[in-house]
Amino acid sequence: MKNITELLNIKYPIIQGAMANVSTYELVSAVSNAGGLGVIASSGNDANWVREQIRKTKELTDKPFGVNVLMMSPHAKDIARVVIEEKVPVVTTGAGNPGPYIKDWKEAGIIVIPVIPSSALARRMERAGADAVIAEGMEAGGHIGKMTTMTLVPQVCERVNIPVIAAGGIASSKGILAAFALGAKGVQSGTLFLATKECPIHENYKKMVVKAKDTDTVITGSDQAPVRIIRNRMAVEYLRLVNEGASFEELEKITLGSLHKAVKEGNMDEGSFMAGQISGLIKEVKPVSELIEELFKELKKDMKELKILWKLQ
Ligand code: TUI
Repeated sequence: MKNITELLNIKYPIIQGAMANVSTYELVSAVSNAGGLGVIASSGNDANWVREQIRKTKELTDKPFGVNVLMMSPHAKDIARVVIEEKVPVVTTGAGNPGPYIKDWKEAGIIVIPVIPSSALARRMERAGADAVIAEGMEAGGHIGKMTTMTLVPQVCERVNIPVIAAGGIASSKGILAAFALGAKGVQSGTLFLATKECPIHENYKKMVVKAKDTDTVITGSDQAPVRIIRNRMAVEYLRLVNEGASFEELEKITLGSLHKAVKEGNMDEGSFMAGQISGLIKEVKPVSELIEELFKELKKDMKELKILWKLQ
């Protein structure tokens, strides 16, 4: 089995998670230039917007990068075509089953890596021709599945013969080491990249992540689409309304535009600040290249310490 750095032609086995309204060309090019894989989040944007992001990314890096196609987007079909036209090297997918698109992407020479919340979907993706899968646990920020990273990753690794990339709750060298120990060949981190200099979000969003403690995220959204965000006034109000049996329309009043309020306006009370449970470990905002270099330097140290602890060779 190929390792992730060979498969993706990158220096370090780390993928930047595609975060809605956050992972645009500034962050993506910084991550790819630093030796990871930057990934553009198409989220709800249309195909022309995605095409522009791809071209801007290419202006800033000659390294591989990816585009994430959100399966529940009304523009998914058009974006699926644009990634082929623009010769994007890697496609990741989220929030649904990309089965119908995989054959065309593979024929175009694209490396296809779906995010999956279960081992059953991982197997389906392997059979459909995926090159690797990202097993994302519910520690992650944003739209999440039901399983934890700790339980999902080893079970997916046992059921597929393609590389598994672990996601959800990884923001340190020890987290990366744990992912490898579970059988993963690489990691995807989203929250970690929110606290970077190049991340094009409001400073208050970065402050929310840096300030958050381990227990400061909550799950909002519907049963079909649960969404993890940092607890604030909006989140508390949302959960109170749900408890009182509020209608979809009532809930929509406070959620509509709330991601924009977080990302662009830094509205700490009314914004929806998507972030994972590992936020509590993130203590400062750093440049992307410093962050990635430090992570993998620390990883070497951690591995040495583990060997000493267990008196291994
Ligand atoms: O997609 C994500 N995280 C996201 S997408 C997003 S945009 C959004 N904004 C507001 C409300 C809802 C979404 C924010 N965060 N992560 C990858 C992920 N994929 N997590 C879970 C899944 C998933 C779920 C079901 C993947 C496949 C799947 O398939 C079900 C099936 O069998 O069709």
